[in-house]
Amino acid sequence: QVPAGDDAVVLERQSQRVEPPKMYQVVLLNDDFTPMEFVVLVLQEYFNKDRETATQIMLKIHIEGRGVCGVFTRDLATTKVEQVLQAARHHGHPLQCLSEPVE
Ligand code: TYC
Repeated sequence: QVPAGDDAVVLERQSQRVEPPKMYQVVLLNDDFTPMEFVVLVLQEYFNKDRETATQIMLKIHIEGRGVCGVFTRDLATTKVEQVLQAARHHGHPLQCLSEPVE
């Protein structure tokens, strides 16, 4: 028989452990120079989008100025931003990418 006090401790530890991590969305920004095809390839390569979905997201960014590419834990979001910026720089495109907390 486990005393109620111990149960309470176990529940408290469990509720701390299962707290969902704060999530971060990776956002691409529109610009006038980065080719549409490059953005589509980035969305396929780094965000696992199929070609149709990637094209829809790219066009949304082109029209609205920005768009969410995916939602990740903080470290993975940071890595995605670095990968996109490095690929853009490597190809000489000014594409901008950032991450921000969800909500
Ligand atoms: N506006 C760019 C063009 O007309 C295309 C583009 C789309 C650029 C999305 C950046 O995040 C971007 N070539």
